[in-house]
Amino acid sequence: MSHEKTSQCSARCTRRMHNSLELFRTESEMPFNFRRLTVQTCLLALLACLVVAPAVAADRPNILFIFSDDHAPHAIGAYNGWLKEVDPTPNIDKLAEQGMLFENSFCTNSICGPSRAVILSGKHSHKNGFMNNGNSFDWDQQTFAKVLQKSGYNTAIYGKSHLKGAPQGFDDWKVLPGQGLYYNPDMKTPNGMKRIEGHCTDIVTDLAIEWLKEGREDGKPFCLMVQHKAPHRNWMPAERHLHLYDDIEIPYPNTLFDKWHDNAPPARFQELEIDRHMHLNFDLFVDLTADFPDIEGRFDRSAWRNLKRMTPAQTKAWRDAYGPKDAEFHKLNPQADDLVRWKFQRYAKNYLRCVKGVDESVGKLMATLDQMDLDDNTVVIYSSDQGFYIGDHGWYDKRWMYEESLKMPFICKWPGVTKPGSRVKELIQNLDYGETFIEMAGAEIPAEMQGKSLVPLLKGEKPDDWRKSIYYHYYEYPSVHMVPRHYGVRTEQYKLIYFYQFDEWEFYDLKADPDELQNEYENEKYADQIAAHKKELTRLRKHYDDQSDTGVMPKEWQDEVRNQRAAK
Ligand code: SGN
Ligand code: CA
Repeated sequence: MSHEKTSQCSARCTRRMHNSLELFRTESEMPFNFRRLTVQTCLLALLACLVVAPAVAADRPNILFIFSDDHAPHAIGAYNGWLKEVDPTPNIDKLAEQGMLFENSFCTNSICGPSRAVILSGKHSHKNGFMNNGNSFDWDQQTFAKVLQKSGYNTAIYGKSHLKGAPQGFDDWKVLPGQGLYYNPDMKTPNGMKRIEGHCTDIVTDLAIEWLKEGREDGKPFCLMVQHKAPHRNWMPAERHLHLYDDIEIPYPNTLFDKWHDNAPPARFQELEIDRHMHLNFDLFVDLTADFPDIEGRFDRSAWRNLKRMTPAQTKAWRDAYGPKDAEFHKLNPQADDLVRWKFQRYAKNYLRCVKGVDESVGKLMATLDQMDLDDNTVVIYSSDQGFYIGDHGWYDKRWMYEESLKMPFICKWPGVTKPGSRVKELIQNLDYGETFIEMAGAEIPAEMQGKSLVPLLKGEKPDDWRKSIYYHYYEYPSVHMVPRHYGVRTEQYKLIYFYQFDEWEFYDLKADPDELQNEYENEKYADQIAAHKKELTRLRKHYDDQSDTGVMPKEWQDEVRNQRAAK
């Protein structure tokens, strides 16, 4: 008997027992013999349940966690951001229509590896030890995957892990080494490295579907993590999406030409501007060989290396798509703000083309669950490791505690539990995912985990004691994109950020200034709020026991960094 069927049977059996007992309002109203009979029936039923133990396990929902890389909520139609009119994600929007969307979903540390480590461990970066991408995850620590596996779940992970080492807690895995490649990537498997032909998003989707159909163990609930590389830099779309959006102009963000006059100095000393730091060839694949004959050697990194791994057919499709566009670019020769707008269009289109691949993957996975009759007992989650700047503030990349990169999508369809089309405003974090999955599985949440299970919210409850603030801490500095270390607190309406190495503060009123263009730290009007948020920040740092080094750096160090950055 398949585990779905046994679970239905055990549910029916329990229901019948309930019904017979409900005939009598109290036990004392039952005739004596019937009471004995009922006790016997109960014991027999209990015994039967023990004999078909997997049936009890199968009552627990399957979990399909679809997770992408750098997919900002404002690039999802259902989140109603400024890219909605492009209609970037019909399948993810459908998932939101069928399930619950969390409007205030945040990461704890806006960067890839750390976000994944937080999800697996249920602990902040300073506790799980993976504070920046340079770290290696200690797979020996407790994770939600291990808890699920131990409690009888069949577990698998495919795609980007970015945690180094061999995954633990998974019955099967195939992961990209490091960032992985878009075209014809290598994949690390329990049996060594394997090169797989095709586009990474499709490969990861197919591996997941293959496991659903043939790989998993019958009789066990499953937890399947499908972790896409897309839409991570260098935004390389699948062949079939190379011409998508050719005929439209992507709308521009309000803050494309932000000059960060109001931010504390760190925001002005970064390296993630479309204008100055996004490279025409490396990031946007513009053919510059006429200008730089030695270009192959000079840009022997990610996208360039990947272009060299393409099959002749892939190369042809690529050249056919970008060749004419590049010729037009050289003819137009845009300058200054026009060049920023041109780069933005090429970037946003490629980013959204990659998003399209992820959205199609969601559609395909949902259809597979449906075909396999698994849809009624499978929780489907869509999320991404952090948000992203799609030209917002003139930037790409993430890392900051500003809204666009602090926010993560979190959409969950739990059949029979989440109300279709519902939206939740409570503040949640990736810190809560592991605890949520464990509660869904009916297992015990390890005491060391620091998040809160979202199950009550998913059930539509509004717990009075739900958190009113979230804690954030970013560490990777100095490093690519040069976003300084900072920690902070965000509440429903306000955000306080401390760039501790530079001893600089920022405070935003998100209601009056949703784009965070007005740092109110010096504004007397907000003195009480700032003091209250400082107090809350101290409380959170104590609560989560963040004892990492947050010292102010010596003045000479600060000046040196400032001067270096100003010179760039
Ligand atoms: C790479 C990217 C960066 C990106 C980091 C971290 N450069 O270094 O743009 O910020 O990864 O991204 S690339 O040239 O290799 O694309 S993360 O998602 O892995 O944290
Ligand atoms: Ca990422």
